Amino acid sequence: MILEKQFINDHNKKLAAKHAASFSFLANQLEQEGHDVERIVSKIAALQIAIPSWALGNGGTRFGRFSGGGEPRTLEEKILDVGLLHAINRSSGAISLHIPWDIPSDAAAIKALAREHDLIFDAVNSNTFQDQPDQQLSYKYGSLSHTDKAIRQQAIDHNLEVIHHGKQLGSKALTVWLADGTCFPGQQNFRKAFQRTLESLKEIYTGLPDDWQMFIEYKPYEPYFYSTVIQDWGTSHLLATKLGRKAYCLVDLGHHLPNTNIEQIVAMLMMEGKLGGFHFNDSKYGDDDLTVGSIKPYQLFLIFNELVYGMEDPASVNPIPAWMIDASHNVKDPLEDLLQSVEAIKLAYAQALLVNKEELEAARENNDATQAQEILQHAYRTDVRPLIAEARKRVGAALQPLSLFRSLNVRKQLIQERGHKTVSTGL
Ligand code: RM4
Ligand code: MN
Ligand code: MN
Repeated sequence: MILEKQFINDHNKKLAAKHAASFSFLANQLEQEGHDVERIVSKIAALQIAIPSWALGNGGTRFGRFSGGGEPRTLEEKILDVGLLHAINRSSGAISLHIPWDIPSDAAAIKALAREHDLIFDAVNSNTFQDQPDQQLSYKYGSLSHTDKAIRQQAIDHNLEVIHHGKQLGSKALTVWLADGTCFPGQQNFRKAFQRTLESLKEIYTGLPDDWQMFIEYKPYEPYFYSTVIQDWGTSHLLATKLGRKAYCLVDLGHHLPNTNIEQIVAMLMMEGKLGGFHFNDSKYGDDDLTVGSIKPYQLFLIFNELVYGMEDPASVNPIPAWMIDASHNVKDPLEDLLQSVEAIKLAYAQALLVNKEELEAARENNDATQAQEILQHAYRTDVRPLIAEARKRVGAALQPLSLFRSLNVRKQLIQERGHKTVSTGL
């Protein structure tokens, strides 16, 4: 479905007066507090968040999957869906592919289609956590860390092939999420599994173009339940440091045990210049992959507070991380969920931009915990929705993405075009 520019214009016209009033009220208030509103609005407008090709259909659990219909059946249709999101919010200008779930049969044509929709290709993701039908050797007992050299080689070759696909599409990064781990104490030698993984990653790294980055994701458990080879940020950081300057850690918000202080992890990784990628989602218990900001919006703000600090600090040695939503939609319309997630990310970003860094540092130097909390929560409790809407308006996006999406009856149209057939997202 292609979005006519006129729909956005009509939608924005209807909301124009109300928006203008609330934006000027907020802008006034912020200027009085000493903020440069123009600078903040343009920063918000510039933030682009990649959409993964596997998040466009309904996800499921190991118990079942319920499709809402109209899901994309091909990579082309997935690009159309991301194109539609991007046309609505002008903030989702990149797509991240999972190989082999989404192998482009004609890379040049896929690249051209993406360009037509103003999309670029974000990191490409390898997959050695499942056996594919035509695969010779099994990953049941691991891939890059496997005890059998031939299986490690198969996983290395797969990653090199993923880089090859990415090159054709103009991607600049490879994300490695390794499921490798064990279910029972004693099942594997921790040290040897780590060393084998490092050796395998070194071979992949050798095949990584010079202007590419490698993102190493970590996760404490699942699909295995006793140990994971790359279990935490420390392990990911060890690997990234041993590999070299092109290797970075990737933080996925769902990949932490409950109550982990993720903002502190972000601070440490950025301090070391090793935070390369970021996967957004939200969770209550584990890798729940829920809508960003739906469960712990304050935590998201605190994380953004560190991200902004890391990005704006002139002494920072960290590159701007690659942002991606990594969520799964069991009960919501996937496209609506993604619009909500992008919105939540921008809200947290805007709130973090409002934190008065000098005052916060002064409170910290004075060990004034009360004042430090006041400063953070003053920013967090500011209703920044008019700022986000203004940022969108300036780049030709909809003032209210979700209500425009609903008013156009997009899902109904997609069901008419594509039918109700359940399509596998890979997940
Ligand atoms: C993993 C991890 C990866 C994602 C897969 C589908 O838990 O988050 O980033 O590619 O799920
Ligand atoms: Mn992830
Ligand atoms: Mn995950």
